[in-house]
Amino acid sequence: MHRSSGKSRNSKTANAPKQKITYTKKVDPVLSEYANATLSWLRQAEFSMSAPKLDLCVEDTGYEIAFAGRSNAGKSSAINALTNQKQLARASKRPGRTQMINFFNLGNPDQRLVDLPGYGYAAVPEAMKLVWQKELENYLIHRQSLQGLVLLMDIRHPLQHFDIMMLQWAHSRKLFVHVLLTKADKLNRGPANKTLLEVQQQLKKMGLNFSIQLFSSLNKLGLEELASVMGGRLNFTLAQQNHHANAPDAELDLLAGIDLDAIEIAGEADAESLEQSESDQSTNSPSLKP
Ligand SMILES: Nc1nc2c(ncn2[C@@H]2O[C@H](COP(=O)(O)OP(=O)(O)O)[C@@H](O)[C@H]2O)c(=O)[nH]1
Ligand SMILES: [Mg+2]
Repeated sequence: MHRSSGKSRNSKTANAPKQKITYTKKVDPVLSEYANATLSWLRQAEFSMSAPKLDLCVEDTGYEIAFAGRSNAGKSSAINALTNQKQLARASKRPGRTQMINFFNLGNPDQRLVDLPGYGYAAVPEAMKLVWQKELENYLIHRQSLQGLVLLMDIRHPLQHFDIMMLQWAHSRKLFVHVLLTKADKLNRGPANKTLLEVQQQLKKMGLNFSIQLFSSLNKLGLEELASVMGGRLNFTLAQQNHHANAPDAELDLLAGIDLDAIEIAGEADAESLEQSESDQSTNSPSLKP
């Protein structure tokens, strides 16, 4: 009969050194190298220009990825974190620019990030909103260099009306979408992962096969994952990294791109965002249709 009592272990097993169990997350070294190279490349982002309408945008060549989402979803903060630059957000936060299409060059004019006007922006008259929506729609439909969208949604208010319209529309134009559930630091890990799964399932149900991740500009959660997606879609290659000028040191200063004063403290009620989510439900839906 097999006996499994501890005392019956032979001396060889008993004297064997205890195996150390570690729980560190395995990182794929190739992916990580690519993500870090992309992050280093993205640091050279420069504000290029703001356009109120499609005709006034920069030349429609090369590749660009647009950041879309409701106002206050965390677009500017994400771009700052991604490019490790505080100043970029300032560029698109200047009065008047919030509702413009803001372009950032990544070392050359043919690889760009775009900060789109936030939808649901509260402090403007309805008629103005309709004009902006029309311009946003024009850009999304006609812009040839647009590879796809990074769609940001506050993890506490995902998949609101306009988000769903953007997702369906992008699907019908065959653009990729990478979804960020932002401000993930506002939830504990369990509820954050639960929301991630739920949103993933809802996207599947809608027939939308888009990638999705948790993100926090505050603690840089998900930064490498986002960088890898961006690099791939913007056609960034490791060969390109040696050609960019602005790489003083390989190490990233983790806090450099973050305006800590501007970040909401985790746990604090996000009144503006809640207010907006409620007003979004009640205001007229935009005319963007797939
Ligand atoms: N706690 C927390 N707050 C954030 C985060 N990202 C943005 N915020 C805050 O959310 C608000 C809106 O952010 P912003 O980037 O301007 O959003 P935008 O309107 O989509 O460009 C600001 O008060 C930010 O400080 C985050 O990851 N965590
Ligand atoms: Mg912004």
